[in-house]
Amino acid sequence: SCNQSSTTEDTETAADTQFLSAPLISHMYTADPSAHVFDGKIYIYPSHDVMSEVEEDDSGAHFNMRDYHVFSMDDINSVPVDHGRVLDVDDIPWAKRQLWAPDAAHKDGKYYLYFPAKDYDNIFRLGVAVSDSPTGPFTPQPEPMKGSYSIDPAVFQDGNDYYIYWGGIWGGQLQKWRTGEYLSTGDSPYDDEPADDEPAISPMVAKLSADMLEFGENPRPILIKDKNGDPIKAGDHERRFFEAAWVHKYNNTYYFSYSTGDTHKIVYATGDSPYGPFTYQGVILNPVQGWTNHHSIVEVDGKWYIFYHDTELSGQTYLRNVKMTELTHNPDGTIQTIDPILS
Ligand code: FUB
Repeated sequence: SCNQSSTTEDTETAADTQFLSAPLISHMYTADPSAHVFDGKIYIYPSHDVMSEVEEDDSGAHFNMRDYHVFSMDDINSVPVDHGRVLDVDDIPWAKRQLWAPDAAHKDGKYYLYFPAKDYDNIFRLGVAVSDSPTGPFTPQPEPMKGSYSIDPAVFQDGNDYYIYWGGIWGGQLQKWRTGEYLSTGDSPYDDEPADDEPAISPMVAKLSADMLEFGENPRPILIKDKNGDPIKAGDHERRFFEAAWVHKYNNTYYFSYSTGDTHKIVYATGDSPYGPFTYQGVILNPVQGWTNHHSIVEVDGKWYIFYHDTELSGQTYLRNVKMTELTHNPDGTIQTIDPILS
């Protein structure tokens, strides 16, 4: 039912490509892996890519995912175990389609799955689903998080506080919320961006409420600056935020990492507070095979790892497979750049 003919060329290229790491999961397509250690065990919360009847367009409609699976690993070298479907779009009253990149958090014996989906007005919102187990199944809240919009929620725990980061431009619609309301000046997903010499659109952050189900404060925009202290500009596509926010803490510094979208890199910026501002530092992961690049960074037994995806198994941008490799912080706190494709 799905037209794959346009990918012949991609597939031929893939055959000669030497990859840094192998797919972790190959019985289904998975992407956007959010990895965590909960109670000493590794869990992966990825998107579940599927063949779609929906035609490819600039807003990513062909990323038409319908459910989530959770995976666990006994240690970093073990094969992930698939715990099956833990949440389905048909069980989420407000969600119509496109279950994009999720994340999970653990507090007081409960597990929370955060996810974006389009509502019945075709507006992306963020939802939460709850379970007593890290492997689900997860019961969704009947409504999206109040005041939520756009995509790619990522939750970072700092002591007793939990912060949710989110946002994605173009198909992720963040550029349509610059006034605080959903405002679309045209049909193209590229409309509504700032001019090239204006500050780039900011990703967002809010502390979560004590019950983990809502924003616990008014969301704040995150400022990403260059080393001169000037905001990264909208026209600076090599460095400006596109989607896939992630935060980790190393030696008391907060690392905010993200995808640059149309330049296909995972880059990072550092700061002294979970709210930012963050100063741009450099590239963590060079472009992978496939258009999207989306990662998570996690510490396991004293070593750091980046989970990411590419399209080695399918050669198609919307049918991805999760991978993982070690990540190295240098003594000065910078991160060594990883090349996912060996030359
Ligand atoms: O997987 C769907 C979308 O593609 C994610 O939400 C984005 O980050 C990109 O990876």
